[in-house]
Amino acid sequence: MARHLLYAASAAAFVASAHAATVTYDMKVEWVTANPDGMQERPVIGVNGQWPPPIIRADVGDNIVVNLDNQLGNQSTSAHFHGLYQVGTPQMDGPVQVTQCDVPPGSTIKYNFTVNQPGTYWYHSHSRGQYPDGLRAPLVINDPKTPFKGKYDEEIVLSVSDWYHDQMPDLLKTFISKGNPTGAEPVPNSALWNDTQNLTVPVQPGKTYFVRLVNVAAFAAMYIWFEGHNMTIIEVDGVYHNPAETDMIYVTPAQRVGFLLTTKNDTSANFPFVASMDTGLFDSMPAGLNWNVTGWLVYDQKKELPDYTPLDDLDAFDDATLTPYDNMTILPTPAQTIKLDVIMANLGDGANYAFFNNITYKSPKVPTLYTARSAGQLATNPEVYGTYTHSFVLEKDEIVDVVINNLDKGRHPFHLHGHAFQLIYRSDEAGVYYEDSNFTAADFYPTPMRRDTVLVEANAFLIFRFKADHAGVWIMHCHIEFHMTSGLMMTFITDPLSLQNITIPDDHLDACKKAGVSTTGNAAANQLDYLNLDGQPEPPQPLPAGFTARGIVALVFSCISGILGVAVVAWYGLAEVPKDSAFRGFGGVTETDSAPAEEYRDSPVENQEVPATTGGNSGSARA
Ligand SMILES: *[C@@H]1O[C@H](CO)[C@@H](O)[C@H](O)[C@H]1NC(C)=O
Ligand SMILES: *[C@@H]1O[C@H](CO)[C@@H](O)[C@H](O)[C@H]1NC(C)=O
Ligand SMILES: *[C@@H]1O[C@H](CO)[C@@H](O)[C@H](O)[C@H]1NC(C)=O
Ligand SMILES: *[C@@H]1O[C@H](CO)[C@@H](O)[C@H](O)[C@H]1NC(C)=O
Ligand SMILES: *[C@@H]1O[C@H](CO)[C@@H](O)[C@H](O)[C@H]1NC(C)=O
Ligand SMILES: *[C@@H]1O[C@H](CO)[C@@H](O)[C@H](O)[C@H]1NC(C)=O
Ligand SMILES: *[C@@H]1O[C@H](CO)[C@@H](O)[C@H](O)[C@H]1NC(C)=O
Ligand SMILES: *[C@@H]1O[C@H](CO)[C@@H](O)[C@H](O)[C@H]1NC(C)=O
Ligand SMILES: *[C@@H]1O[C@H](CO)[C@@H](O)[C@H](O)[C@H]1NC(C)=O
Ligand SMILES: *[C@@H]1O[C@H](CO)[C@@H](O)[C@H](O)[C@H]1NC(C)=O
Ligand SMILES: *[C@@H]1O[C@H](CO)[C@@H](O)[C@H](O)[C@H]1NC(C)=O
Ligand SMILES: [Cu+2]
Repeated sequence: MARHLLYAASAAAFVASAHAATVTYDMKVEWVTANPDGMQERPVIGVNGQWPPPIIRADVGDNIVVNLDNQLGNQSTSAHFHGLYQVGTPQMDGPVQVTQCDVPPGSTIKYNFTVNQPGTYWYHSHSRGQYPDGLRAPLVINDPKTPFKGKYDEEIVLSVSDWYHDQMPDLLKTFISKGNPTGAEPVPNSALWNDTQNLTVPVQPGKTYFVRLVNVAAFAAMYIWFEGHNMTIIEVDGVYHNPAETDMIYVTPAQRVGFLLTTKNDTSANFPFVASMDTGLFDSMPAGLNWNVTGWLVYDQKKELPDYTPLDDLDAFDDATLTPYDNMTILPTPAQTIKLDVIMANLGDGANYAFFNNITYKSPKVPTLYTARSAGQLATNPEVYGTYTHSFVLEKDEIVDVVINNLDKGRHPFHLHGHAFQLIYRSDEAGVYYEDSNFTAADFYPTPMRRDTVLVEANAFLIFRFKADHAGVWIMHCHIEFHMTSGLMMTFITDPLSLQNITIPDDHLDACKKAGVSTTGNAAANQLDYLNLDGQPEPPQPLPAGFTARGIVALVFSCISGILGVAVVAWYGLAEVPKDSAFRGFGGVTETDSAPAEEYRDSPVENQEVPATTGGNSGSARA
């Protein structure tokens, strides 16, 4: 309740003075129970005794303060404010072992930053793939000067999500294990509109609504449509775009779409709206799975809520065709082009990992921002951040092209922290990669759309361009929580020397102390010799010679019959798992105050059991 009062007070202050206000949210993070799909009650991570957690609202220019009090008792946590640029406050971005330490049970940390960007965002835990257990909610920055003023009557916030009955620590343990050598992701149990099902949204005839839609899912992208109504897209990921009308959108986890929806002039019927999970992402279709969730635009409460009409063809709007409202043209030629091949492959522990080129991300011993702060002049040398953070040091205002060359058979949504980038080129021609494509710079989109999370098609590529215009440690990762956790992440460090001038608040440093994490030193926590990375956290060793991932893919997919493959996988999965090869999490796995040292230990290599069973190329061994 306090938070509502505070918000009301600050909103009033805004009206009265038109000065920036401080909006404060006190969030006690704790376990509660919920049953959003009506199928299974389960423990979820709530805030102040409730789930879903509260929406955060502020006006452009406001100061947001979130006091995050971890009362989970048995898990660490953090909060990331997805899509916010954090200009001047990179220490408030939130990812664990990147810009802060994991906040152990019993600790509180304060996030304090100013927002100068309007739009639809969300916040979520950025600790060990934790947010699908509940700690995620919309964050809306209201724009008193919106260029679409007068174009709509009311605003509606809507979240959409997949939902699991099991908790993430258990799902991840199974996912990253030698019992799952193909890297098949857990399939959600259901889908939700606004964290429930059968959602009814009262509407009035002859009105235009500005719908702020947020996909807070762990895994599933959604096809979304409103029967009998079109959507006019005006905002994606917080950036206004020139209006584009469509009858269906595709929204990946972490993406937001703001659209205008005009209601009918009569109240003779109610209309269903549907979110349909992209089942092309799923390796299997569990019996009884309903991958759709329905809500209704209710014109007349007394009338029935009709079933939706199943569609044969899901043909969604292509966001690459959007142009930004400010008509900003393509940024100048980049200073560098970073090519990242997306690869799923097995390591010596038999589990499936995700790689950019030859690196699967592994959290460093010291949060990367704290390494930058303590490394002196060496902060500009990417080596100090360690091999497995996959770090690139950028100069301030440098323009960078990132090529995502998706060698995997699944689609992935990539998110860059701290920026909205330009999508300058995207190819959906399966099997044609960056190297083989015949595009030239003349093919780049002249007025590219801008957003912070973008879909790369299966076995295809895209290029995004951004200007590194503010200092910080900005990670780029797949927003499928399973893939991020299995290593599909890399790091940009912009203007590291100026990071040495920002202040890290005491409560952030105290969280590290309580978690037993060093706040100075290189990725190996070496404070004396920043170029000595001995002891840096490493992923499991590669497969033994002769069992390259590619070789295994060839073996499994071309030589062995499907049935034999399944049998071998089953045998392999049943083989005894040695005790200390259990999942170590990526980064800051702090189940208790004393655990962190342990999670940096490597999983043992078990050469003899790897052969022939490991499907290299990802959770894509579709039946
Ligand atoms: C939604 O409605 C369907 C059909 O009536 C029902 O089976 C399901 O349990 C409902 N879901 C919830 C969460 O109430
Ligand atoms: C959806 O949930 C948000 C809170 O996260 C709430 O503000 C909003 O009004 C809900 N939308 C509808 C249509 O009920
Ligand atoms: C933490 O506590 C919750 C709520 O009691 C419980 O459901 C969950 O299994 C526990 N998780 C871990 C990792 O201990
Ligand atoms: C938030 O940061 C601003 C700027 O550093 C500071 O003036 C303000 O006191 C801080 N607010 C809180 C609640 O700590
Ligand atoms: C939706 O837009 C399509 C063309 O973009 C148009 O043919 C159709 O009539 C529109 N439907 C509604 C309900 O406005
Ligand atoms: C509703 O009525 C207005 C005013 O008569 C008209 O301009 C508009 O096209 C109508 N809308 C629909 C969806 O029929
Ligand atoms: C989900 O929606 C799709 C598209 O309309 C439809 O083809 C499919 O049958 C639906 N699935 C279920 C389980 O209702
Ligand atoms: C951007 O271009 C569109 C169409 O090309 C035009 O309608 C609009 O006025 C322009 N917007 C600005 C802010 O210049
Ligand atoms: C990745 O490949 C590069 C270039 O071939 C090589 O220098 C580097 O050592 C490799 N890194 C790892 C972690 O294998
Ligand atoms: C690119 O051009 C070469 C030479 O004209 C041609 O052989 C190749 O098929 C083209 N590739 C694609 C992907 O179109
Ligand atoms: C850091 O702050 C000092 C003192 O204000 C200033 O002289 C220096 O230029 C700053 N360094 C960077 C890299 O911004
Ligand atoms: Cu992914």
